[in-house]
Amino acid sequence: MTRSALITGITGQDGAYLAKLLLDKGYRVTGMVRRSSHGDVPDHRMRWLGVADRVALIDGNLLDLSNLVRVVSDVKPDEVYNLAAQSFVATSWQQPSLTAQVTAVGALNILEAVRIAAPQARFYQASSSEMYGKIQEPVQKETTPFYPRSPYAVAKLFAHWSTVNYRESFGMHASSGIMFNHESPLRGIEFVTRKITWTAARIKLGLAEELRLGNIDAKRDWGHARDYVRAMWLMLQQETPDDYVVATGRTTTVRRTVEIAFAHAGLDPDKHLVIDPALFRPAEVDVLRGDPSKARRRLGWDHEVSLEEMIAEMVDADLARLTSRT
Ligand code: GDR
Repeated sequence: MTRSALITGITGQDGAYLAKLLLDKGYRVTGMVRRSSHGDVPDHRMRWLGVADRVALIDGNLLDLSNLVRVVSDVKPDEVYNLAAQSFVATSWQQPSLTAQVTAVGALNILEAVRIAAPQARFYQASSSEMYGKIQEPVQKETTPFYPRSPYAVAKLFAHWSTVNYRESFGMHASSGIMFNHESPLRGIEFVTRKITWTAARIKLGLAEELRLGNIDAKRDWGHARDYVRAMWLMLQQETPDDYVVATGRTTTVRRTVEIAFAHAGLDPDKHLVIDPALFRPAEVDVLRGDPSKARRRLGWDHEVSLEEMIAEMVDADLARLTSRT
């Protein structure tokens, strides 16, 4: 029997990669999209991966519980992946209430809809390393206490504990992936890695002069989104639901990532990098480094793409995009 998967956040980076993974495994994939009166569904990421024509889209909104119950009843999913969120940390200080509604209450709503309309379905919640925030252990694992540092992280923490609570309260097969930063050529341009590779490509082609960044001393554990969606799927194939850290175990400064990207493009960062105090955040997460031992042990998961390989792929993709435009 063909398995059916419902993905919220299908238009984002992870939605596109996950849709491809599931389609390649023979799933019927339905993506939930927010209706908008001003334009088509932004399906460019799915098109880039060549899967847009194979994904069924259904209108839905995480803020409307009765709508979600209807969506889940119609789709009859075996697996539900909740990837939708207001996911840009910096914006969460500008729009804290919206972030809480979509990222926190939205996750509760979809959990509730699954409990009502498809209680046997397996559920995945996209939790975040941002929940560790002001880190309580130098290397973060599943048992490390959380200390969120942004409205986004506070909202993700609510969604995370709601997932745990629905598992414990109702016996739902609900799992949560505590995903550290993961990037790709499909990363939104507002996130730092893609901003770096996009700007490096523009500078290389003479279309820009400067790369303006905020805190380049911040350290992150960066992996490739294609590797990380594989971990999501593996979690839902386990007999018992659980929570897993998904990370590479290596941490790198933003500054070093700039050097890697610029070296790949044949550029000298010192000639272009400008520090802009306006890009610093009200509260920063200085350093994150995950310990993926549990995912390795239980899921047989490991990352395959290194930071250097990923940044090279991103710079090359941005150069190709910009070149084909002109
Ligand atoms: P993050 O990703 O906040 O870790 O959350 P982001 O790439 O936005 O920032 C990483 C670090 O880089 C510093 N930084 C800048 N960031 C951006 N975006 N733009 C800049 O100009 C800049 N200069 C320095 C930031 O201060 C930060 O320390 C991402 C998101 O995808 C979340 O949704 C997800 O949950 C986590 O990763 C895991």
